[in-house]
Amino acid sequence: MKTVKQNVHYHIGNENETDMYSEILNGLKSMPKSISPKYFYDKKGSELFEAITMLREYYPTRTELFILNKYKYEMADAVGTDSALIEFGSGSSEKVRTLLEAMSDLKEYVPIDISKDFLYQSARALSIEYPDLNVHAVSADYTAEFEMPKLDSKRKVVFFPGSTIGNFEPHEMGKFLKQTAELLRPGGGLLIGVDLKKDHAVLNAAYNDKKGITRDFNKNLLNRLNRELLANFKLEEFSHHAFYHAEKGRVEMHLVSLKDQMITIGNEEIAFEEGETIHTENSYKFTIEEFHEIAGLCGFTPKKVWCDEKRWFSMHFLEVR
Ligand code: AVI
Repeated sequence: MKTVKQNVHYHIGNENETDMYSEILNGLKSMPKSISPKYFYDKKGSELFEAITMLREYYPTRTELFILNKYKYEMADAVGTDSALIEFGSGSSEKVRTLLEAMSDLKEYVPIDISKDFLYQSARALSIEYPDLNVHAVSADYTAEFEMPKLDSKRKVVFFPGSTIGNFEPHEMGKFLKQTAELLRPGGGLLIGVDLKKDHAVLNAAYNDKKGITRDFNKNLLNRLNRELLANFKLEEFSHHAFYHAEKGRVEMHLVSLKDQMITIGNEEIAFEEGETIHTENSYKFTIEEFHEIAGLCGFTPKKVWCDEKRWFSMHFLEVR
């Protein structure tokens, strides 16, 4: 009988310990009201985000894929031949496939994601497509501490595409970059996608698409609270508001209450005034120099930057000092 070598391995990196109800309630009781953007991604929210990435106005995903495809051999060179590639928030591992085309000698790929079932399913599919690649799927919240599997490669490189770094607040970004530098050890690398500052009209359009998918994505958060936390938000009584705040260098998303109203969530009541908002997301945009400065303060040396022709999006390779 032929024995098949198993090239996919499953690991639990950490367990999800956040208490969604207390976190959301705290945010709704704060002034101004806010909810972390991590709560957008229930099943429906993930589907809506997927639809956003295909919109004409939403340039980041398309542009990043273009850069990846154009420069994948240079990126493969930067990653090197004896490195393990670790992806944070790997989802369906779609973007890494472009890189893998240029990395035929990669031996270890470590996708890390919080949605365990989807992660394991995607890892299995990838391991079948790449029989010579060892896939170590780690179910974990990569922003918290997590346990890494034992790897054979000499060096580690983290792949963090999508400009997800832009959804972190500045203090979270610093903490995350320092934590990543520690995981990578000196000489390790970070290949990261970073959205750039640009014409405000382009930014405003990207978060206010004509089809209203971003509006639905934002409002879906209220549906989630109704379903999972027994809230009674009426979706038609809130509107989507997204705009680029130039001084803060970020696109802000809010849900605006269209009238004075009381909301119940679990056994708590929350009052809204007409025009009051729940701040649901910040998406920070950077110049290349700004990003280099922050990364430099967190222990990284910038090695290489790749951009599209309009300089709307950037991919960086940085090394830990
Ligand atoms: C996931 N993240 C990088 C997206 C962004 O552009 O900040 C989330 C998003 N929000 C509205 N549209 C897309």
